[in-house]
Amino acid sequence: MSTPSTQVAIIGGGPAGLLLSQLLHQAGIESVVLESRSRAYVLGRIRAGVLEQGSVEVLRAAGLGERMDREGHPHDGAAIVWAGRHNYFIDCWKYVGKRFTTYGQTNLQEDLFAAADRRNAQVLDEALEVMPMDVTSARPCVTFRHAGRSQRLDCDFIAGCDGYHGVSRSVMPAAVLKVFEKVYPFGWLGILSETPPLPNLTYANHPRGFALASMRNPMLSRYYVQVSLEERIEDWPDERFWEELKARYPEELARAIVTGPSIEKSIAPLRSFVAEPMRHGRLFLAGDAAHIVPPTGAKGLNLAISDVYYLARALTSYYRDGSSTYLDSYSAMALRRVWGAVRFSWWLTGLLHRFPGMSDFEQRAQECELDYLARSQHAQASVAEQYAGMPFE
Ligand code: RFL
Ligand code: PHB
Repeated sequence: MSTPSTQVAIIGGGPAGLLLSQLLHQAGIESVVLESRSRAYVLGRIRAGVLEQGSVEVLRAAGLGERMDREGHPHDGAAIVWAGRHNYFIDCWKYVGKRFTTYGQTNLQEDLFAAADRRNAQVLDEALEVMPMDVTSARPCVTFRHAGRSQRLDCDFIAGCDGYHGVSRSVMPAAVLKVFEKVYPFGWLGILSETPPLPNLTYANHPRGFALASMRNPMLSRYYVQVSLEERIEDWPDERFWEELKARYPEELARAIVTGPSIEKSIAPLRSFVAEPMRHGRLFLAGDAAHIVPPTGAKGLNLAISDVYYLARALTSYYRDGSSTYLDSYSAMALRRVWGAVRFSWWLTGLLHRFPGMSDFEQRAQECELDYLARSQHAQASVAEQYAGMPFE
């Protein structure tokens, strides 16, 4: 066993882990990233597409703005359609003076790898059997296998950025960890197609189920339809997908949707999940390792970015000024923002989806709430503020 050491061992090389290593590098703090998958696999995952203005600002300050500013698309807000007629626009620009940017997580992940390569960062792909150890001691470590060898990495702190299925959360004792969870009885079937998208991100509430029209660039569209958890991809040839999608939009929008062959198709289950606290000793959780939101509010990636922003600030303050104040408040501060986004995503999911066994009464109640939103400036301001993302503390 060899025993190299670093200041911060980062488990997981997704957006949270790689952004943290970038921010720490800017502050002159050393880190090693341990990622269980290959780079090709990580880059092949099609996920988020919406960045809040606060996230864009963090990424720019991290030196990751160049391509995002060139290829990302700013939007004033997003549309919601229902009952085949109304059209309500969540106007973030009008109500809070903030825009959001559509920029694929895949592109951001590429930018993060490119930045890591430029600074010769230590990012170990295909690190197996990763295990955080002695996290409540003054000198924790991470053990793992890499290139066929067992290794141990000594460190001052461990950042658990290894997603919902990662190992980091599991080392927190049951007596310490409190988990809040809601599993939804449906998923999103998503496709990517090389066709021009609708001009606006457009959410649809429909008695057949929820739908979403989104985008990656002027010739790459991302669409989703709500499906039951029993559905299998094989049963959804492209023609069926397009027909179902169009059936959930008002006629005029359905006609405007340009169809074409899908280049990716996958089903994602929906879940709300929060693990408290986000710190145990010298182990800090960030991103999906600590919380999951249903994608309806477009918050998951944005929360990963805000967690990492708080964590990098806390570690910087520790190494630069010897202060533990931010480290000690990390969990509570991050959780305030997390719970705000978790509640908003849960509310929007409830408003826009068709739940099994839902009655006509409940469908009408949803439509009535949407009618109210379309009429009330006060309600619109509240939704716009939350959709745009609350400010960082
Ligand atoms: P990730 O991206 O899951 O990365 C975790 C990394 O850790 C690795 N790993 C391990 N490494 C070492 N040892 C282990 N034992 C490990 N176990 C796991 C994994 O291989 C992986 O590389 O978590 P991170 O970095 O916290 O980032 C979170 C975001 O990826 C996630 O929240 C978003 O994608 C959620 N999301 C959206 N978020 C938004 O903000 N806006 C959106 O529009 C949006 N749309 C979405 C989404 C997620 C979706 N899916 C498929 C879940 C749309 C969809 C369909
Ligand atoms: C996406 O483009 O993938 C996307 C956009 C908005 C959401 C969820 C996903 O709420």
